[in-house]
Amino acid sequence: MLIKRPPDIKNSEITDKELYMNRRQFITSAALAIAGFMSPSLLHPPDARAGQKLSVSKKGLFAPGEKLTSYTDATGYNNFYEFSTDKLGVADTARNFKTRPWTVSVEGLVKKPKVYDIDELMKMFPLEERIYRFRCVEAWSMVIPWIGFPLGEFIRRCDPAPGAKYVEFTTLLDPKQMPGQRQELLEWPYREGLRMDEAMHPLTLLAVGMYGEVLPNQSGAPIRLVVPWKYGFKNIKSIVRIRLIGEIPVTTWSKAIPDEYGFYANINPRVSHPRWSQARERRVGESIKRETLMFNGYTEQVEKLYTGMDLKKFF
Ligand SMILES: Nc1nc2c(c(=O)[nH]1)N[C@H]1C(S)=C(S)[C@@H](COP(=O)(O)O)O[C@H]1N2
Ligand SMILES: [Mo]
Repeated sequence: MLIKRPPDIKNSEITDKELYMNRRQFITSAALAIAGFMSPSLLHPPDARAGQKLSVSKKGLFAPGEKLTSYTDATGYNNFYEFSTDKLGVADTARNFKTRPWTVSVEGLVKKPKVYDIDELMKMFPLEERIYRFRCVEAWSMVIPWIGFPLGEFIRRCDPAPGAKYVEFTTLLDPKQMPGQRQELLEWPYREGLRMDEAMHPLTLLAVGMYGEVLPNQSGAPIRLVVPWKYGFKNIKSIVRIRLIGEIPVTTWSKAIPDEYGFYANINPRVSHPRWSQARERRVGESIKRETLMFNGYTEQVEKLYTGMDLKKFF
């Protein structure tokens, strides 16, 4: 999302994850040596789960022929305003974020409301790896191997009541851990929503991992939404609540700037953002821009959801 113009992304020449980790370790020890004392954040080791491998039962290619974004770029250039508005600074600010214990509550118009422990939830469904295109409204894009399970299967398991028409998602509210929440940047906690049929669509994923491992904190640990045909801001991170409701939910960005960020937020090269065109995008790691595809290239799978809708009006 845009408060100030994003700086051009510096592409690290280091793309290999091991080199990346070593470099981080080096920076940390150098900082320690210079400071000559332990700062409180360095006393707490990062979450023990970081780096933990995840096994997947199925692999799906939803961006055929496209090169994966490097791990370094995908986990070093993030939007997560709870931690920082500096995309290059989110990873470090989120380093000690506690993702255990963690619960996700399912509430509202469901016959089986329940508070799920994240570890219980991760065992309920076979995990799949799915390579999806991901595009931010700021016109950068990535190709990411997400690991997760379809949101629709989870919702079905919770038994939606007949009046359920929308799904609302809420991020953790914890200003002690999330420095961004101590400022009125946005209305906290971050909220997003989907129409019921979008939520049930087989492409809609609840992601718990990426690149073969559990989600790093900066990427929305321990659980985040991935809806590959919608702009990045729909992909809410660090979810604690899923609520089925009858009315269209209020969402953070569409409430903050309604003319710029609509509820649907379908990737559409023909509908411009009021301040810039959405016709082209820059794949992180490449210098030449490419044309943005309708629904991010997922037209065949999702266009049926929007038949008869004016996508300029419902942007
Ligand atoms: N809770 C929360 N979720 C969020 C955001 C945020 O600031 N807070 N930013 C959104 C935006 S604008 C984008 S582009 C994606 C970025 O995800 P990534 O950092 O994994 O690429 O997260 C989305 N989810
Ligand atoms: Mo975004």
